[in-house]
Amino acid sequence: MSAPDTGLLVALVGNPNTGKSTLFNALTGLRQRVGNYPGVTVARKSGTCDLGEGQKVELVDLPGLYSLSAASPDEQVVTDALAGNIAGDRRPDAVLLVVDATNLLRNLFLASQVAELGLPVVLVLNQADVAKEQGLRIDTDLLSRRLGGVPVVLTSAWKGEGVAEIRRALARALAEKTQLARVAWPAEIARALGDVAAAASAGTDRAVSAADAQRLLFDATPSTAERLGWSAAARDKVLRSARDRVRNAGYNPMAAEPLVHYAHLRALLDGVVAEGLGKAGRTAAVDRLLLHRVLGPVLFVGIMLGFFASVFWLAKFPMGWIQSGVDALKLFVAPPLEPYPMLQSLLADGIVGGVGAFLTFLPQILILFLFLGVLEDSGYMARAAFIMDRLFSWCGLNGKSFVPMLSGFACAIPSLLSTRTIEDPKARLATAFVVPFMSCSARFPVYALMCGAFIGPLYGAGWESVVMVAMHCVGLLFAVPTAFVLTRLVLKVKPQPFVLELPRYQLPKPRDVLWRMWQNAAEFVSKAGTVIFAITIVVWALSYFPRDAAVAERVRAASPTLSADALRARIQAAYVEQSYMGRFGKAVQPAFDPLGFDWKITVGVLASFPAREVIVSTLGVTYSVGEGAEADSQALRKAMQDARWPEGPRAGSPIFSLAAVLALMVFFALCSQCGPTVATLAQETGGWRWAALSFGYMTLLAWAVAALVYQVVSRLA
Ligand SMILES: Nc1nc2c(ncn2[C@@H]2O[C@H](COP(=O)(O)OP(=O)(O)OP(=O)(O)O)[C@@H](O)[C@H]2O)c(=O)[nH]1
Ligand SMILES: [Mg+2]
Repeated sequence: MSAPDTGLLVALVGNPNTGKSTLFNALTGLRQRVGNYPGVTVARKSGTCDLGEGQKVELVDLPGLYSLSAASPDEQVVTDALAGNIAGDRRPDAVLLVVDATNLLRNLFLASQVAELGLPVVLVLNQADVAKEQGLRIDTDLLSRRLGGVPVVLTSAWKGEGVAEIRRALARALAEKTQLARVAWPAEIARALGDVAAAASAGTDRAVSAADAQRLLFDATPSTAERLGWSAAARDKVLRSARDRVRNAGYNPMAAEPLVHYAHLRALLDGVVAEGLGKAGRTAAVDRLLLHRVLGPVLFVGIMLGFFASVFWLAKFPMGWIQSGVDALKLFVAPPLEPYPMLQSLLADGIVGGVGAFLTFLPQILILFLFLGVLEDSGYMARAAFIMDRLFSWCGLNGKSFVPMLSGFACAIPSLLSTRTIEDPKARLATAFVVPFMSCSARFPVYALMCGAFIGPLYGAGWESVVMVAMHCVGLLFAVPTAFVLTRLVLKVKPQPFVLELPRYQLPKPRDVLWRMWQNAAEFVSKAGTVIFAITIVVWALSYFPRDAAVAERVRAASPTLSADALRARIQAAYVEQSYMGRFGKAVQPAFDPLGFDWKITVGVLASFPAREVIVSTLGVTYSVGEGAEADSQALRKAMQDARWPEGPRAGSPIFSLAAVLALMVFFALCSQCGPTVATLAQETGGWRWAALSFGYMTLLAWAVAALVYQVVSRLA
């Protein structure tokens, strides 16, 4: 029997990057995403936490924030959750306040604001291992007494240390309603707060708490007044005279709150923290190098080059194994089906050929996410955002834009969600608009196929990495001017100071990194079994039917001297050409002719609009239909290398010329070919207008730039 649910709700609150989600995972056994930079969690997520002795509570993980004066959409989630203002959610019964043990003074500012909510609290001093390493000793008993008896627990969430104590402390906090000691306001400010509370609730049934009164008095933004439904007309005069009262007492109304809180906290922390001899300052020393004005960007590019080179190099062997596996499977399924040519083609050319071609890229995806995980977890990604900000802030992007943009190199969807950390709605919109330009991992197999089949064999492994890095920069190259036009000319976004807090460097934690890698691999494989599988079958069917025996007869009659094998290949080619797909591709191909795409590539491009990585399996099908059982998966590369223009001005020259290969990659770098991204963009920008604009803009831009690349390179090469 599981323990009965108490029906109680506990909220995890704290500054960004303090370890709330790590703790949430330890307490609930769930797997929320964690990461070593601020703003990983952007929405609420709940789970069940067992307190022992038959008590269960619901625990909610929330985004991090520095103060309760919410400004950005993710911070708003926290203030709404604490106010019980989220639909279907009640007000929490207690707060698990997570602070960074190495930075108590700054972290406790939020605590002293939370105290005003009057909720039972457990104070968690997390990252105790780091504090210890820095030689900090914290007197938790003294701190607990000074805070009015709330339980104070020292934990190391990622090691699971102190988690059991938290469960006990939470049970006690709920039973004893332990509350944090509140700050003592100077008399005049207390009176001003009283005035505001009285005026805001006069003649209504509104409940205006002490915490709400503070938000009304101290915040410049009207969000609390709006939540309470206190009209602008009614509040203006009241707030003005209350703020005058604060001013008369010698405080600037906009600065009074932190001043009073910090004075309170300094007294509170006196004698609580003892500093011994520890290793601090390592982060600062490393940053002097990695954030250096000149060396920083150079090292950044160097790290990226090394990164791609090693992805290729390391993935080579496992990719070979998967290819041999796919080949073996083809040889296994094809011969027994010889009497049923359609079924044979469906299985060997369609499913094994298409899905197999896609799955060969699994090792590269795994290694890509391993490296991304290491870069993120070590704390370097946030530095990269800082470097990008220094290089690109002139284009009008908000400093906070660069974290979503960098994580867009993995996948646009979580990045679009993480734009919620940006306060200014216009800056947020501009960031969301350029995020899909970042080269996501779905583009990776496309580049890898092209580089592996053409750039590597022709120009060597060095150029392969260079082209790979270049392709990852193409999106950025166009995102920056796009952002410039959007922020400066269209939306007229006000410049914002850069406020990203740089996380501490740490040794990447294998558990977190491997988990992330595993999740992405699982997603990649499940895509192979769903979207890719479905589109592969459709593409196969369109390229197989109709099968008119007359076609074979005509070919046979026209070339009586050919060997049996050559004849068979020519018949298959004739079938594909007159299939539905052949006719359709040829009809649309003129639109892509300036880009150097033949009708097979055209079909691949069109089939890739729902998900761009489909091109790999589509080429796998179109170039392997008719190859039959003899084909091995090297055949896709080889078939592409051997493909020639059959007629027209380019007759006899390779279809995949350098110009066409580059144009194809550039097209995929810039085009909006991802259904889920367009849908998420619509969701995050509150309508289809911006999503449609993004789709149209990216697609036209991709066409135009790819055409330019093809025309220029084909003349030069
Ligand atoms: N050394 C150490 N690292 C920790 C501890 N707890 C969490 N971390 C690391 O701190 C980083 C941030 O952890 P998260 O759980 O994502 O932090 P969060 O508070 O949820 O962050 P946001 O969602 O961005 O507000 C991760 O790299 C964790 O592995 C700890 O006790 N010790
Ligand atoms: Mg989190």
